[in-house]
Amino acid sequence: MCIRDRSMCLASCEDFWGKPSMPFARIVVINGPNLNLLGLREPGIYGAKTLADIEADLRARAGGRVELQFRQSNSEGDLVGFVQEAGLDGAGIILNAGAYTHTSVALADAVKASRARMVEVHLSNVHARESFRHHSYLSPVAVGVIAGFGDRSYHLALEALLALPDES
Ligand code: CA2
Repeated sequence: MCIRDRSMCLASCEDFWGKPSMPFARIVVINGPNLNLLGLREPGIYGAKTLADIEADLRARAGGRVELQFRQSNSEGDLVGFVQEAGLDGAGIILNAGAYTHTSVALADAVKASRARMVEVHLSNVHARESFRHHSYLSPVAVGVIAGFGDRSYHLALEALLALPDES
């Protein structure tokens, strides 16, 4: 399905027949608990950028290629709602679930139930940290996982989602 004007498409947005195709009209960037404190505490681990800085950078990077929406909550139930809404609407998801990554069966179920195409993102390299951060309930239901590149993890996730085939 052609969602966007051809001139706005990258080379990777051509389908087999050379027609423009975009995998998503909308990508929802969902951030979990404590990520609202980014840039204000622990810059040594999570960087100096605030969540608002990350949003502005990602919007600039996306340009006119896709509509971006940003959500953040410290509550697991809210996050489940955001995932369901985005997934059922066919939007792509960039998900940094924070500590719920390592605990939440409910979030994993929401991704699966809504058939969302989701990239799991972490600022830090969780595998180089405490062992309780090595397990993720989300990785098995993610299209892929990006961790350890600071705020650029979100940029990489955006490009990864936009490079997926259009499944509509
Ligand atoms: O590296 C990541 O992006 C994490 O998802 C961040 C979570 C952590 O529990 C995951 O294991 C890895 C923690 C986010 C906490 O954010 C803070 C921001 C500023 C100050 C303190 C915490």
